Amino acid sequence: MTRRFSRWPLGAALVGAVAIPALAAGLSGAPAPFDKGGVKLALVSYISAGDFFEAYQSGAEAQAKALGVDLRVFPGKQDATEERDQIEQAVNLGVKGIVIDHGLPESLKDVAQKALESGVKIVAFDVNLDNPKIPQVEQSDHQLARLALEQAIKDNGEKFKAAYVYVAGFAPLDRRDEVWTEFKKKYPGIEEVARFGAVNATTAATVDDQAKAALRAHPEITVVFAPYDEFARGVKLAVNELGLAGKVKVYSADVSTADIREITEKDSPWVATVATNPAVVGAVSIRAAAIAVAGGDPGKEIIVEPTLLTQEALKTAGVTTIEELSAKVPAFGRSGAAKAAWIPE
Ligand code: SR1
Repeated sequence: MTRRFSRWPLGAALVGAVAIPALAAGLSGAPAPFDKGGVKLALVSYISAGDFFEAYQSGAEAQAKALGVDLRVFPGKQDATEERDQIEQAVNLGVKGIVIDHGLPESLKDVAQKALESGVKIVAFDVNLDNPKIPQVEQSDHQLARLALEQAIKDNGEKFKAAYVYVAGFAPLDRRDEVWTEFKKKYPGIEEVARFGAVNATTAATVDDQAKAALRAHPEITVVFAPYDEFARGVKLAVNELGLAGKVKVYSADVSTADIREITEKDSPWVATVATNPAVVGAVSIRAAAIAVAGGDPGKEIIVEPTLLTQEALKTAGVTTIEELSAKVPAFGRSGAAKAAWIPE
C-alpha cells in the first residue's frame, strides 16, 4: 500500500495517521515488526520528476508491497525546506523507517539526526548525511563515470575538446565529477572548454538552452560528458537543433525506456550511457530500511553496480525497453544488495 503526501500542516499529518488502516497480515517467518503487519515506512524525495526518479519510486513501492509495508511517499519538488518538513511529518506519522532520496545535506542533517534519536531508522540514497548511523545507497558513481569516460576515450581518442554538464552539491554528481577531474589530469589532451548545468523542474529544457549557447560559442566541441539522463536529453536536443549530429557525441548516466529510444534512434548523438535499473535501486533502498527496522545491519555502503550501455550494443541486441534490457542483462535486472531470506522480492 502506498500513500502520497504533499505539503500539509502537522495537524493534518497526525489526522492522516489516525485514518490509516493497519495492514492485515504480517509476513510469515519475518522478524518483528514485519511479522505482525502494519509497518509504516516513508520515502522522502528531493526530486520526483523525470524517468529516473519515477522508476526509482515505483521500484520502492513494489518492494514495499511485497513486504506488506504501508509506504508513505512524499514527492520532491527540488525544495530543501519542504523536504525537511516532510521528514518531520513522516516521523509524526509514526513511520519506523525513512528513505531519504537525494537532497541538500546541510538542510537535512539535523532533522535526520532528530529522527534517529526518536527511534526511526534512516537510509539515505545519494545524499551524504555524514552520519555513521545512516547507511548510504549509491550506484557506484565513480565506476559509472569511469566506464562512460573510458568509452569516450575509446571512441574519440585521448585528445578532444569537451563540454561538461555539472551541478555541484548533489552527491552522485559530485562523485562523478571527481572522476572527470581525475581523467582530465590523466589525459591532458582532454580539454574542458565549456561547463554548464541546472537541476530544476525542467532540467532537460534548461540544459538544451545552455548547451546551444556553449556549442555555438565553441564549435570545436566534439564530446559532451552529461552524467545524468536529463542532462543528456537536453544536450541531445541542442546538438540536433544545431545540426551537429555526427560531429558531437554525448556520454551520460542513467537509462529508461524513453532514453533507449533516444539513444538508438537514427543518427542520435547520444552514443553511450552507464546505468543501473532505477527500479532496482528503489527496491534496494526499501530493503535496506526494512533490514534496519528489523534490527539488522544492511551495511554502511550499499552499492548497486552500473552497466555500460553503448548505442551500438543496444542496437545490436535489439533492446527497446528497460524490461528487455533486464531480461538480456541479468546484472541489470536485479541486485544482491540489502537482501535477507525473509524479504520477498
Ligand atoms: C541531480 S542528481 C541526478 C542523479 O541522481 C541519480 O543518482 C541518477 O543516477 C541521476 O543521474
